[in-house]
Amino acid sequence: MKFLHLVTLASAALALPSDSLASRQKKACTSPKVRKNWAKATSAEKKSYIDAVLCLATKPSRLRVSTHSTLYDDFGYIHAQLTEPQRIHGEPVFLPWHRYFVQVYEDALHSCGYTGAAMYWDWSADWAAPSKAAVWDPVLGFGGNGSDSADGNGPGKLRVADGPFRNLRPTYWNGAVDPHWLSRDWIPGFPADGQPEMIGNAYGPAIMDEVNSWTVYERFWPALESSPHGAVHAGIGGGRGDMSPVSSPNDPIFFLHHTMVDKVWWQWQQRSPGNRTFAYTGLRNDGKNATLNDVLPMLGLAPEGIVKDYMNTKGGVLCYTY
Ligand SMILES: *[C@@H]1O[C@H](CO)[C@@H](O)[C@H](O)[C@H]1NC(C)=O
Ligand SMILES: *[C@@H]1O[C@H](CO)[C@@H](O)[C@H](O)[C@H]1NC(C)=O
Ligand SMILES: *[C@@H]1O[C@H](CO)[C@@H](O)[C@H](O)[C@H]1NC(C)=O
Ligand SMILES: [Cu+2]
Repeated sequence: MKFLHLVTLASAALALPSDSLASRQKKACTSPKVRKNWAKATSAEKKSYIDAVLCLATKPSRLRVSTHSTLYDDFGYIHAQLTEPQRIHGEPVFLPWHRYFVQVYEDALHSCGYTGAAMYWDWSADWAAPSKAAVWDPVLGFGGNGSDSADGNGPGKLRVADGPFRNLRPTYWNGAVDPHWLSRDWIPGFPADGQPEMIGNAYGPAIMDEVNSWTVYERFWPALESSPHGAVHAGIGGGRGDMSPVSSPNDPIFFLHHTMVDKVWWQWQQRSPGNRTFAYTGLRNDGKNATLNDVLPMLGLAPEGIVKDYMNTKGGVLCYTY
């Protein structure tokens, strides 16, 4: 890893004219891919995306940690490895690391024939009735809740009963080898108390207004990470679903969720691009201040990144918009 990092730095130093990083970045990204809302994508786009996800589970693992594992499993595996001990949550790197991770996934989908950009689930629009969202469609979506009667998993994991991913069999659970059928355990609502299912209140307008009201990065990222982000994970995963443990990328909805998290950050950056595109402040878990030169580990799934290359979605090494 250290080696890869040095190579990245060395090649960047060779390739970049030392004067203007900004103008070079602008030139490099002339036609950004536009990331779409799943609910507004065409049937053909959805089908192509779903087929590519299924294809990931037929490709060999790049990490080869377990003989069962596939390229699809690599995502849940490295997310778990980087969470225990914690290197990617609860500190400023949360947003750029997951931005890079979504891009690595999009690139992997391209290796499986998909030509579009990453897509997102706008949970902030569906908060009042999340279970009715288009993303859960049994044909052109990710299938729905887990079911007690969809057996095969045993207790503790509620197998998804319908949709194109009902036969998806992630290799890891919470970091350990534990092959199982894809699982979800949507948290019920409490209609008498006006509480939507899947903790929808925690990604409704009041919370989103609060998140968006922060003007400095070190207040914005923790607000976004905790309530909307964490609640969507817990609301889908409950106690018996793949979205709850640290292997959460096992559920393909993870990437639509994190693309939405990324979009909320992108919109925040766009509101004042002059001082927000490269706004990156706050304390790291090791007690030091975060810097734009901090590293984004990818454990061999992709090269190590550097935060500053992932702040601008139309520069550095990225080229997309919403
Ligand atoms: C999801 O399914 C589980 C198991 O049947 C059930 O307990 C839970 O209430 C369901 N969630 C929703 C939101 O329907
Ligand atoms: C960022 O720029 C905006 C618009 O120019 C300005 O209103 C705001 O005070 C600036 N914020 C910071 C933290 O510098
Ligand atoms: C972090 O930066 C702040 C200023 O933004 C400074 O006051 C503080 O001393 C720094 N902390 C460390 C551990 O370097
Ligand atoms: Cu994560």
